[in-house]
Amino acid sequence: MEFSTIKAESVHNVLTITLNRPKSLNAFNSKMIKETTSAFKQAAKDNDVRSVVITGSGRAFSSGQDLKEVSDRQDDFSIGQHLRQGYNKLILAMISLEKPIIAAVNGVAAGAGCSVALAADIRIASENASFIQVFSRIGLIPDSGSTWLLPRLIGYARAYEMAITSDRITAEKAISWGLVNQVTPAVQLMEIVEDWAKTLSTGPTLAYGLTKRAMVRGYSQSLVQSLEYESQLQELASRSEDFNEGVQAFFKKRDPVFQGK
Ligand code: LHQ
Repeated sequence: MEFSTIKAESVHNVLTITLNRPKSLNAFNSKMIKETTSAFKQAAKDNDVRSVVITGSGRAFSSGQDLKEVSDRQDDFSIGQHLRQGYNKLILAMISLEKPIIAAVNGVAAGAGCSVALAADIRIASENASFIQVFSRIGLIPDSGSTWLLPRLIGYARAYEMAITSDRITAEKAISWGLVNQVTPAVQLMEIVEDWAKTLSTGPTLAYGLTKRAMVRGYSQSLVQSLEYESQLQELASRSEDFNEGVQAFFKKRDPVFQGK
């Protein structure tokens, strides 16, 4: 599929999505929201894709909503509808994708751009990266999943602080808050992310996907419900070829070769 606001490239079972509007620091206009959502939906259908990387071109990850598009809006423009028809679908496509998503945060991630980074499963940040909730600077509340994702990732106090101050959280602070998994020297970011993606795309993809499903479901259910849900999903995982391969490899004292099924 051809895209004009993003690049999507699949190599060795890894799909890399690059937000590609560098002049506006990869601000999301309606087209980029749609195209990014399509890329994630395609990744869900394509069995050859076993992990996804999302990053930004140029010096930023994403500056969030394209404010030019909002200021050029017609009188009947509704932000609520813009969210329902756009960002909400994008965030749901990411959270429901049963394959690991790595955000390679190469620079600033602001507003909805920050939300998209939060919706990834793993965040690897360049030392130049930063996270700004930014919404309150323009009199808005966090959207695109940030009110749900951020307190779960770093706890309510820090999440609320980020939301109401709109302060820039540096990569150094982000790692100490548990907002990112790893901070890298700027020049090594993509090399290190490629290593992560390569490892993940040769892993037991079905188990990785079911793990994500169980953890996301776990956010909104009791321990008793989660124990039951784990039992059901483990039943599925235990019938996979990868489980069989994993056990055989253990007894033969060799590395497993997972097929992702
Ligand atoms: C931009 C943008 C941008 C357009 C930089 N748009 N051009 C959802 C639903 C509907 C409505 C509202 O919102 C939402 C969700 C949201 O995402 S709300 C939050 C929207 N985003 C922002 O408010 C962030 C605005 N940008 C900034 O605060 C700064 O640009 C940051 C802190 C991201 C980076 O600062 P600097 O590194 O100093 O870069 P800069 O400000 O000089 O920007 C570079 C260029 O990018 C500049 O254009 P120019 O032609 O002067 O070079 C900016 O105008 C443009 N740009 N963000 N969101």
